[in-house]
Amino acid sequence: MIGHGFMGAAHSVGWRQAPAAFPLPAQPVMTALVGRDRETTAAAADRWGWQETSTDWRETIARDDIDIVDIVTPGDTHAEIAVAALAAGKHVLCEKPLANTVAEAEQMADAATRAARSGIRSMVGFTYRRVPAATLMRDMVADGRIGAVRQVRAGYRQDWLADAEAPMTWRLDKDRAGSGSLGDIGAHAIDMCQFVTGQSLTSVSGVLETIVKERPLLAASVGLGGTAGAGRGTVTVDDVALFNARLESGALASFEATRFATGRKNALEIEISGDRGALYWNLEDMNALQFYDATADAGEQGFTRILVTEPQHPYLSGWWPAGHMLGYEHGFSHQVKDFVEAIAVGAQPSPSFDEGLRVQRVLDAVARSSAEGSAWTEV
Ligand code: SOE
Repeated sequence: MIGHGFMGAAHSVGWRQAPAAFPLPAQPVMTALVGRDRETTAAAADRWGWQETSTDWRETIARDDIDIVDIVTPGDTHAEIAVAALAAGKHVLCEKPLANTVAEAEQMADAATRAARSGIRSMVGFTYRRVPAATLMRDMVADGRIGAVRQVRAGYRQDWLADAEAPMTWRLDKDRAGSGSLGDIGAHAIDMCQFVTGQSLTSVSGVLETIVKERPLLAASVGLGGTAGAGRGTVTVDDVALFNARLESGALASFEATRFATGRKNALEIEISGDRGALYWNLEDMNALQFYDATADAGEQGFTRILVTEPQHPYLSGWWPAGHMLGYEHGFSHQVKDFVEAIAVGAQPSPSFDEGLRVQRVLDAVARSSAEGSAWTEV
């Protein structure tokens, strides 16, 4: 695994727990953790259970005893590492968004297509797809339970940056992160919409805004990557992104990705309205899926809250007896399970780098639309 920030911790839980929860066809060995600083990398490796550490990712991906490379670094390094790892014959799991630009994402998708010819697999870490309630939502749409999709309402609202004095982080630096609320959290909402509906977004009209333009630097780097330095740093990305989109079927979708939703901590939400019913899911109540059956007797209609904790629900076979909750970290185990199984049977795991590229094209189209006064823009 290359990188050891927040996502390094989360992915480590996945690599460690998946083999205990699911009968995997191959056993992952947490061989090496790579980071720039020897001491902090060693401390993280000890805490999370990696056998060795390195400060040189090129040396690590050249090793014969490495089969999988997991990339959890900021977006500005994804393309270089992923392309090199695929060329070295390693299967690659890469954090979202796939890259910082469409050009980089195209390069990565091309490298993945070439590598797939020799059985090398790659996948993007849109982990929320693997929250059981979100997977069930996709299954129910595919089974026709809400009929034809007419409209989607999706968003990702947070407030950890609502305070204008919250410190500067790499997530607010365009060179490192590519974009702000749009790419960091909006990308999840876009992927979720495309995953659940099975449809791509074809055109968008949006607006990006940077509300807080400067933030304090910190004495030391902390938390979600607080940037070390003195004085104040310039925010070079959006902190609010609002856009409308058209789906392949012609249905419309609206999206919001914001750091200023005071009181909303991690509200990744999606509501899909169809001609036979509707489905609603919110990460802040992640074990519940709400289903409205418009074909039911009018006198008994209403949203039903399905607690997605039954053994027959997606991924639940690996965990607890019926009715026992799952949390944020379980999605990372489900991601490892699906990735390792796909590698073992020689199948293309999803989301592929092509799917990651599709999200990247949407991000790019929203930015272009915003620059053109919210003009409708082809993806
Ligand atoms: C920070 O905004 C962040 O941790 C994102 O980087 C993640 O992708 C999202 O899942 C939660 O918020």
